Amino acid sequence: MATEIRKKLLRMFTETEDDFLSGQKISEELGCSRTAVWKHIEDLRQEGFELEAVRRKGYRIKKIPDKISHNEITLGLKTTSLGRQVHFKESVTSTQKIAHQLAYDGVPEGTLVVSEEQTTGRGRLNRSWHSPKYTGVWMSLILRPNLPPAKAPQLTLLTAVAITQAIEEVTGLRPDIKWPNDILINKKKAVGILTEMQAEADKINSVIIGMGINVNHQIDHFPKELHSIATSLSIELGKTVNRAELIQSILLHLENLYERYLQHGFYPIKLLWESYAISIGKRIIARTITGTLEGLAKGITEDGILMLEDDQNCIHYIHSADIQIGND
Ligand code: BT5
Repeated sequence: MATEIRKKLLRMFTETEDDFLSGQKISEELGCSRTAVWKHIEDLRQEGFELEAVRRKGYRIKKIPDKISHNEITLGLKTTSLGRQVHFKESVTSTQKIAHQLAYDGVPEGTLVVSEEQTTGRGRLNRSWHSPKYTGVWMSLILRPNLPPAKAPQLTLLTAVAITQAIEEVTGLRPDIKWPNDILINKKKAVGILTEMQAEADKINSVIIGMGINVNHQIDHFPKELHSIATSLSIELGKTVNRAELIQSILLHLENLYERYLQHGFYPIKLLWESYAISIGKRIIARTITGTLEGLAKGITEDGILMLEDDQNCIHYIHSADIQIGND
């Protein structure tokens, strides 16, 4: 929305306070058609404003979006390394893209990129990740572990545990982890994780962990095609959640688990992961890039690889896939 029109519209709403503002009045003051007014109102909704529309009365603002700031993320943060340097943006294409560039430029481990909105947020295999303004936590964290590249996927599972613990702590909700990178609440996806790396043949230079968390979305913030598969913390909880507090909690849990991982290896993380895993011990369908497998999810290996036993009792080791549980 053009900034001037937007400012003018918001000023009108502030001046009328709790009263309704008619579509007619808005269109006169902004000098645009009723259809254009409707379009501006929709844009505001997309930005996180809750607007009430009543026939013959017009519109009024019920809630302005809850914004976060650089200070809210860093003040009171209890970590020693993760998130000590934050690049906070109002809007980006993808926080992964910015984090990749920063990692390449040599920023220290723990550097975090957070944005209020992503215009082309992405998932695995270049799928898109819906990231509307002021509603979610869209962030990418740069780690520089001294590990062989084959171990990087373990960091996805570690991150899933950290986010789950933080959601439990901040909201009291009980999320489930679906291997490898989804966190579900009541069987719907609330979080997606994307782990990418910059590496040489035998050495990781940096791992960029992208975290997408649907926090204060209401159902109409999601496009139609996600209605049946996605949810947010707020939808599940019935109230809004403080996003800065959630970010701080994720960083602290991540730091604790990451230190433990670097000292003791993946085993302690695996145990924690299993305590949250929804897909283990169930019949699953695993769609990999080479084909589809069906069978029983036996568990994960010491390295975090999924073991699937097919109907011929043959075990398959799956490094990456989309998992469908039973008849879900
Ligand atoms: C993921 O991919 O789940 C990884 C998502 C990572 C997003 C973060 S946000 C910060 C950072 N910057 C980025 O650009 N990305 C990372 P995948 O498992 O491939 O799932 C993608 C699929 O999830 C899509 O094809 C949709 O079906 C669905 N989806 C898209 N947006 C969603 C949302 N907001 N909530 C739930 N599901 C969504």
